[in-house]
Amino acid sequence: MIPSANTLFAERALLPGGWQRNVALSWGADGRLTSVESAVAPRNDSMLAAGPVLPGMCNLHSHAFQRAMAGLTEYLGHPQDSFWSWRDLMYRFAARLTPETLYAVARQLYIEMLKAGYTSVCEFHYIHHDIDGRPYANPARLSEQLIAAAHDAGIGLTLLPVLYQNSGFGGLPPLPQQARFIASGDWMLDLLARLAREHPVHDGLRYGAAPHSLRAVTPQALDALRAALHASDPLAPIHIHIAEQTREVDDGIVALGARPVRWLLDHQPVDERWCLVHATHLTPDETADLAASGAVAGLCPSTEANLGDGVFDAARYLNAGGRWGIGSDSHVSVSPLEELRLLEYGQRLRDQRRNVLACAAAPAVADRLYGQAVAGGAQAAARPIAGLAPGQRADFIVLDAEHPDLAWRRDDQLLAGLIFCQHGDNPIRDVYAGGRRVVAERRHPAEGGAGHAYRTALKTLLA
Ligand code: NGQ
Ligand code: ZN
Repeated sequence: MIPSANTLFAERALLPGGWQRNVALSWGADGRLTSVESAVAPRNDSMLAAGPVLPGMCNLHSHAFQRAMAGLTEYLGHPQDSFWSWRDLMYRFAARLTPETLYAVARQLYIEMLKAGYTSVCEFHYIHHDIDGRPYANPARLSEQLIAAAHDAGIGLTLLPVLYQNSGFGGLPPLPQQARFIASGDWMLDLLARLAREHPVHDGLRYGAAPHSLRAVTPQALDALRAALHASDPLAPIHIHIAEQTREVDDGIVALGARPVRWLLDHQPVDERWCLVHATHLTPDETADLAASGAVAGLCPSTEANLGDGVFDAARYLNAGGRWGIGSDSHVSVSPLEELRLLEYGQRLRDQRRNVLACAAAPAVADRLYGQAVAGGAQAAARPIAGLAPGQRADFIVLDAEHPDLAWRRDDQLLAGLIFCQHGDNPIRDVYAGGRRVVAERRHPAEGGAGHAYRTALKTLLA
């Protein structure tokens, strides 16, 4: 019998309730799982997974263009080199981007993400206009490059066009270097309406909005955007950068009379639709109240380390039941495994302890981290990608059972091998997104052409 394309049999699979044996996954032509059964007998009409199966991860925070400058700011260019001096370099890079180079960079990045185990991405997209700061004739010109790149790579996308208006708290006028980002609330809403019309939503594509930060939008602009967004799409996600740097916290206290996260919790209806990106510098009270809000903390450990942001108090936040997910943000690293490792290692280094993010009920730290990051990422993306269950998208990865870090491990040791070890080949062998195998035996079918186009783009971007 010819194996049916829509059923996969796995000896081991990680379901929402934990590891299960002899699992059959079936999905429909729409790419959604229709049944997930465990302890079934292998069937000769289904494909056989080459190793353990895990749900794909959502990358909840990405600025795709920054992939092309990863590793190019690692020198002392300023005696007090910091996030802010890095941002100057990033702005100079952003000024060179064209629609063609953005597409090439994003497609390369999304293929890298899939191979690393991310099956969805949330794009926090803020370069809207042409190089001279004037709007393109088609306001969706750059957004459409990201939609096309995600489609061509085969990754799920939640596109979050960014509202950016000010260079600092109190409505400070934008800097000339920010001209490509600046938009009115109406322009943003028109963009969203146009995108919904020209590129209708489906399980693999959805829209939300991202007020860039409390530095870049006033309270009034934030109110207006939120109200209009939820009037047309009540469940649309809202992502915002917040409290990433201590300077932002200090400036927020002066301008708003409160720390940024405290202000947001007190002045906006922060709930499950919100994703607070970074939220690094919180008081214990803010941490508890953010956890109680149901919002997702968007943690980006590799970027936060690279930019010298600080350490999020994940131990306190997880103990309070806070929801969270991971993002690769500036893309110095594109690996969910490395983000989770760094998240735990930051806590270990700070506390001089081990297995900080485990608890008595969930002693296997890697398993706890992976499961919570899948759930938080799905919530932040507002798409059906919450794991291997009927009704969810068939987004999953197949591990290499023979990999030296995975061989002969018990179920509860597999994720630890995956997350805390790093040896040899990529342990992720096959990747499925929306039921389509987009990576087969560690290769993506478009990677050759995409890599060539990426290097061509780099040549002009780095010239
Ligand atoms: C961004 N990135 O929008 O790309 C920001 C830098 C800013 C991070 N915060 C710009 N990691 O925050 O003003
Ligand atoms: Zn960001």
